[in-house]
Amino acid sequence: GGASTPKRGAFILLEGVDRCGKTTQVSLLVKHLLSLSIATVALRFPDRTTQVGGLINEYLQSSVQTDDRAIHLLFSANRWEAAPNLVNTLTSGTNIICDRYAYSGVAFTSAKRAEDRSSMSGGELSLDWCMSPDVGLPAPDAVIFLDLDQDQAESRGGYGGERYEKKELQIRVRQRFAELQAIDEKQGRVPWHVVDAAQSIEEVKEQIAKIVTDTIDRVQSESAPLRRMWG
Ligand code: NYM
Repeated sequence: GGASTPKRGAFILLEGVDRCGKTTQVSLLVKHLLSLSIATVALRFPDRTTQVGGLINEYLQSSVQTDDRAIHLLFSANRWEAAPNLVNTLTSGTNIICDRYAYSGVAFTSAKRAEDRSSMSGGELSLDWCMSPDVGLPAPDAVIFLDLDQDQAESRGGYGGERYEKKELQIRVRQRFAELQAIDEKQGRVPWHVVDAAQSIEEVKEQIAKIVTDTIDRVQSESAPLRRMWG
């Protein structure tokens, strides 16, 4: 490409346990960036609007037992089906703010235990097994982890009625996220930024906005290539 090749957009991911305020923060952030005329779109996973997403939605809202591996692969397929569009969006110069991704996929499945499921497998599914279907997906340029402990999450009005919204499971999910953070830090590729989600919405918003503008600047000034997950 010549001098006029547009810079790619940054891929910024917000992760965290249920009720940490991710969804609120994604929408505040997108509004903020758009108000600065920075081209940005929001994405979220699971994307319940596709056929695969419809199956995931049914699973999350019912108590029907389905094999954990099969469901895990559907969550991953739901990301893979979105990946070409995700890459095109970034290549066209638009930034992406994403609400959950492969880290949620691994954290939730690997946190399940026999009491949360009724599948062929006896023990927990390993981190390695859970990561493998997502290897090769476009990797985020930064992970912003909204950290909240389970007492604080509960004090926000309790969990909803969907599958997984139980305290014991959420405690293990938070531990799995920490393991995934350690793996990324060891690989030295995808930087994590942990934000204390117990602060006010305004404080969290300001901290996130700073991380996001720094990340966009870094991606553009370094012409950073888009990486792939866990490769
Ligand atoms: N979840 C989300 C998974 O179990 N695996 C995944 O790959 C993803 C992306 O779905 N409790 C879980 C986490 C949530 C649930 O997400 C629905 P949301 O953000 O509440 O729509």
